[in-house]
Amino acid sequence: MQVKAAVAFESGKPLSIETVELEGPKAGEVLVEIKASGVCHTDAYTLSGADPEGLFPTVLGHEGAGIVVEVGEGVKSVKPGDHVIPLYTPECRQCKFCLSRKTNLCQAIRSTQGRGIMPDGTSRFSLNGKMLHHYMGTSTFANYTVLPEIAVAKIREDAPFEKVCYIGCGVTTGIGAVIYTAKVEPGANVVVFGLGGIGLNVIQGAKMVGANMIIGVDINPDKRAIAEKFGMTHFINPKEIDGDVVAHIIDLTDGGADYSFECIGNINVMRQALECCHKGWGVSVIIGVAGAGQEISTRPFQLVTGRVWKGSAFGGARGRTDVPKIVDWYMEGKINIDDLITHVMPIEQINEAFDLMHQGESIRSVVTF
Ligand code: NAD
Ligand code: DAO
Ligand code: ZN
Repeated sequence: MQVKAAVAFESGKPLSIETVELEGPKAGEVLVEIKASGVCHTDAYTLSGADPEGLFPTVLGHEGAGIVVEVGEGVKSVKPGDHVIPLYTPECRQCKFCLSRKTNLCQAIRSTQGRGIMPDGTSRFSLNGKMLHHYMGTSTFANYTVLPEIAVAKIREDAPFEKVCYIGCGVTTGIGAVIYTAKVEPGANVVVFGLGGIGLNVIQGAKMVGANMIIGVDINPDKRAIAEKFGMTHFINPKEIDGDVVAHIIDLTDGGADYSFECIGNINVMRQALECCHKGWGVSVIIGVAGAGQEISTRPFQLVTGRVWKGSAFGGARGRTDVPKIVDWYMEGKINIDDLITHVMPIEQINEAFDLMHQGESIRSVVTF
C-alpha cells in the first residue's frame, strides 16, 4: 500500500514528506495506522548523524499511538481495531531476558531491530524500488507502519492518541526510572539533572511515590516554573550558585541525595549526579544518552563507599505489561501529560518540531496524521 512518511534520506538534512510503499504484515506482525507521534531528542540525535547506529535512508519516530488495521498469520494478542502504542523495547515474555524478571531489555528481535529491518531480515518500507530502513523497530513518522506483535502494547480505546503517544517514550522513561529502576521510596530526597521532556517526568514520578525533597538542576531558568508545577521543591541553576553544585546539593540534603537522575546525556553531569549521592546508599540513575564514544569517570572510592551507579532504558518498563497501566494512570488523572505537550502540528510541519526542540522552545511536540 502507499503511505505518507517523513523520510530521512541522509543525516543532517530536514525530513522529506513522501508517498512510500509499505508491504503488509507477515507472520507475527501487525499493520498499525499511526494517529500521532511525539518528536523526541533521540530522533534528532539519529538525524544529526551523531548516532553510530543510525542508518539511512530511514523512517524515524518511536513515540507513537494508533490503531491495528491488519494482523499477519499467527498473531493472537491483538486484532484489527485495537488501539496500541508501538514499543521500541519489545516484550516477548519468552526470551532469557524477559524470563529473568531482572530487566526489560527483551532481546527477541534485537539484532534485526538494530539493523533497521524486520525479524525476517527485510524491510516493509521502500521508495521507488529502494529499501528504506525501519527505525527502533517502530518508524512512527508514517501514517501506517508494520511492527512485530511483541512490539505493541494494547491500550484502552478512550485514550487520546495525541496525548498518550508520549507514553511510548518520554513519560514511561521518566516515571519508570523512578518506580521500576530506582524504586524510590516515600520520604526520599531526589535530585533531577535536566528538566526537559524526560526530567519533568522523573519529577512527576518522584512526586507520585511521595518523595520528600525533589531538587531540579537546570542551566535554563525558564524550566523552573513548569518543574514546580510537576512537584519540584527546590531549583538549582548551576550558573547562579557560588561554588560546586555537588557540594551545594550535599549541604542542602544534609549529606547527599538518596536518588539522583541524569536526564541530559552530559558525562560531566553524570559524574556530578553520582557524587551528590549520599554516602553508604545513594543511587544515581543515568537516563541521558551521551555522545558516541564518550566515557564516564569518577573515583572508584565513590562506589567503595556505597554509592551505586546504574542506568535505565525505557524506564525499566516492560512495554506490553506496564504501558497500558501508565495509560490508565493518565486517564484517571494520576499523571499529567497535557501540560508537557507544548506543540501539536500536522506531519507536514515535522521539521518545525525539530527546530522548536533545538531552540529549547518545546517540551514535547506531537505530529498528527
Ligand atoms: P531535553 O533537551 O528536553 O532536556 C534536557 C535539559 O537539560 C534541558 O532543559 C537543558 O536546559 C538541560 N541541560 C543541558 N545541559 C545542562 C547542564 N550542563 N546542566 C544542567 N542542565 C542542563 O532532553 P530530553 O528529551 O529530556 O532527553 C534527555 C536525555 O534522555 C537525552 O539524552 C535523550 O536522548 C535521553 N533519553 C533516554 C531514554 C532512555 O530510555 N534512557 C529515553 C528517551 C530519551
Ligand atoms: O537491548 O541492547 C538493547 C538495546 C535497548 C535499547 C534501549 C534504548 C534506550 C535508550 C535510547 C533512547 C530511546 C528513545
Ligand atoms: Zn523477550
